[in-house]
Amino acid sequence: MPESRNLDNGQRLFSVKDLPSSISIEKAYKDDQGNVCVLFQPENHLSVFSQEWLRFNCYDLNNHFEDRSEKIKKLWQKNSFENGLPLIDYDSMTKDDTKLKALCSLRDIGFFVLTGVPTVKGQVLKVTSEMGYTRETNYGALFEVRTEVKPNNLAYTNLGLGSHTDNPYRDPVPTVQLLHCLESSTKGGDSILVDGFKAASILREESSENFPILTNNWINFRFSDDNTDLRSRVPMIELNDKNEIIKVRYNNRSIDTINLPKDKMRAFYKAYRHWSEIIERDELKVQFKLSEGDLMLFDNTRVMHARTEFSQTGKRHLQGAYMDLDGLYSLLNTLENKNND
Ligand code: NM2
Ligand code: OGA
Ligand code: ZN
Repeated sequence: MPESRNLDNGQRLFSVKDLPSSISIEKAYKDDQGNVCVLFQPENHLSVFSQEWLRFNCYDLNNHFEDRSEKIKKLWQKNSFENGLPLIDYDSMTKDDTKLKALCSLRDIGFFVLTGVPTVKGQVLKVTSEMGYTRETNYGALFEVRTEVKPNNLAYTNLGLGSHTDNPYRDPVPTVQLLHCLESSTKGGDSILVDGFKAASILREESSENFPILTNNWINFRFSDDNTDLRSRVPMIELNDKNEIIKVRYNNRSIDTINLPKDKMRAFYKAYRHWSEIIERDELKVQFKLSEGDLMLFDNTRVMHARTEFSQTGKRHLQGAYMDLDGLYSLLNTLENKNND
């Protein structure tokens, strides 16, 4: 151990090429504490493994860490929230167990809503800093979602927005979005959330032909204005090495020209239309109105969001920001580790 890993941080000090290519075990035995000791030759190196570690890492079990896959998520639809949305009182977010509850909700169902967040401008950045780091983009560290004159994005109008994930034209995509409601006195302007993993799993169930068309054919998304030209080439439904869903992207406003070979075009549009028709099903849509002081935070690689059109009378003002899942899951893991110590 001491020569293999740094004692201060546990990081490995050697590379695989430093190991002899032909390696053998001279002997293996149990020590006084029940650890399994293995003496390797030709280096005469003694490795000590706990039985617990050996069991967990048994090749046949093929245990691997995975926090993005559909497999560890609780998929949902409209009627899953008959007993209410995952609401969390912002004041109690100073407590570790509330933070952990919120982050587990993000990991398992893909979102939570904080209530009682002070309706102070810039508060959304305070919330990000309490959990990690903001992901700054061309829209700023913070963006104002309200009606604008000459908007560079349809989000900045009073039009309804269909279900979408944000910024699919950016690679890597911001993986978390926050929307904080400062003012809400318009008619309409309801929020809608759809579980994109659920929608993708329905597509897979309904058509073994259409589903792989959207995972295998990568397409372009694009956003441009006077100062920006963002482009990506990505699949709408992304799978991991076990063919499990790990990411979805969907945004009719910013899908670019679909340039696929001619013989694939018809089938692609058929699959895209089917996916879009599933996303629009009422039974998938969770609809609610954000009140002043509510802040919703969601996994932008899984949960699609939409809003209904709103009246020109009254005011609707949200402030938004992006973050990333890696930092939030790291916080979740450290809080869970603390509980397990
Ligand atoms: N805004 C609100 O991804 C998108 O283009 C949706 C994003 C402009 C930051 C809107
Ligand atoms: C956005 C967006 C929804 C809303 O800003 O990305 O989709 O409720 N806004 O205004
Ligand atoms: Zn959006």
